[in-house]
Amino acid sequence: MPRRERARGVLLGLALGDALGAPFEGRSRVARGQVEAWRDARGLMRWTDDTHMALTLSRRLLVDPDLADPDALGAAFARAYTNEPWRGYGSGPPQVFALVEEGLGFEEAAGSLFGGSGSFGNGAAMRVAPVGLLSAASDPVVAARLAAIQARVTHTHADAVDGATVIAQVVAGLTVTDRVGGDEVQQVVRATTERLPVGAVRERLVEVMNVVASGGVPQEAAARCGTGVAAAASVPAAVAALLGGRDPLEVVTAAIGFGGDTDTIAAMAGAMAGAAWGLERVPAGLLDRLEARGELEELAVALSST
Ligand code: R7I
Ligand code: MG
Ligand code: MG
Repeated sequence: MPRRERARGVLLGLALGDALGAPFEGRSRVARGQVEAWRDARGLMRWTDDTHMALTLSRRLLVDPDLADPDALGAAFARAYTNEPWRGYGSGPPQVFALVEEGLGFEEAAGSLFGGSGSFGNGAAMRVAPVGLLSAASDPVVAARLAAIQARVTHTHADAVDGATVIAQVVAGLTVTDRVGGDEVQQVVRATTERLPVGAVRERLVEVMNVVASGGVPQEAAARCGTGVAAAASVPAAVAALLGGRDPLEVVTAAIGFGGDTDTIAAMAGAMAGAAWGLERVPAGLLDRLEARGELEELAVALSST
C-alpha cells in the first residue's frame, strides 16, 4: 500500500475514532450495538479537541517540520482553542493558554500545572499522530524527539511525554512498512516499548503485550491498564485495541467498547490502525460523514511528502 494511503489512514483514522467515540466519553461500559448504531446512523460526525489539536499540529508541521519554534505551536493551539472552545478540551490546556497571556513561556506555564508536576493527561498523545507522517520520523529517535517537543507545550509530566512518543513512533513505524500483518504490528510495538524510559507507560505496555501474547482479549488488557484520561492508562489501552484488531473500524469499535476516555483511546487506536491497514475496509459512506474530511486528507498527503 502506498505511503500516502497509510498517511490518509492515520489522520482519518484519528478523526473517525474521535468522532465515533465522542458520544460515549466517560461511560464505564459501552455496548457494541450502541457503537454500531452510531456507525450506521446518518448526518455529520463532529470530532473533538483531539482532532482539533491534531489539525493545528499538522498545519504547524508543514511550516516548521523540526518544531524549532514550540511557542509558535503553542500560540496556534491557543488561537484554535479561542476560536472553538466548545470542542471538549481538558482543563489543563486552557490554563496554560491563560498563563501565557500573563507572560509565561508555554513550557514554563505547562510545568506549573497540577502542583508543579505538569499534566499527566493524554492530551499530548491524542494529537501527536501527524508527527509520525513526516519522512524524518521514520527514524524513531526523531519521531520521539518531535513528539516530546510538541508535548511539552502543554504537558510536561513524564507519562504524558512518554505516551506521545509511543503513538508517534508506532504511527511512523507502521507508515513506512510495506506490508503489515499482525507480526509487524507486534514488532513495532515491542521496539517502541523497549526504547521507552522506565516508567508507568512502559510498565503498562509490557503488561498489555503479555496479556495479548498469552491469548488474552484486548478488553482484558485494557482493563488491566485502565481507560481513564491519564496517558499511562489510555495510551496502553489504545495499543491493546491495535494489537487485537485487523482493520481500523474494528479496532476503533473495540477501543470505544473499553469505555472510559472513549474518543481519545479510539482516536489514538484509529491513527495507529490507519497507518497499519489504510482505509480500504472502512465504508466510504462513513468517511463521508466526517467533519472536515477533505482537509484532513490534504494535510495527510502534504505531511507525508514533507
Ligand atoms: O490532557 P488533556 O488535554 O485532556 C485530554 C482529554 C481527552 O480525553 C480529550 O478528549 C478531552 O476530553 O480531554 O487535559 P488535562 O486537563 O491536562 O488533563 C486531563 C485531566 O487529567 C485533568 O483535567 C485532570 O483531571 C487529570 N490530570 C491530573 N490530575 C491530578 N494530577 C492530569 N494531570 C494531573 C495531575 O498531575
Ligand atoms: Mg476529546
Ligand atoms: Mg477524550
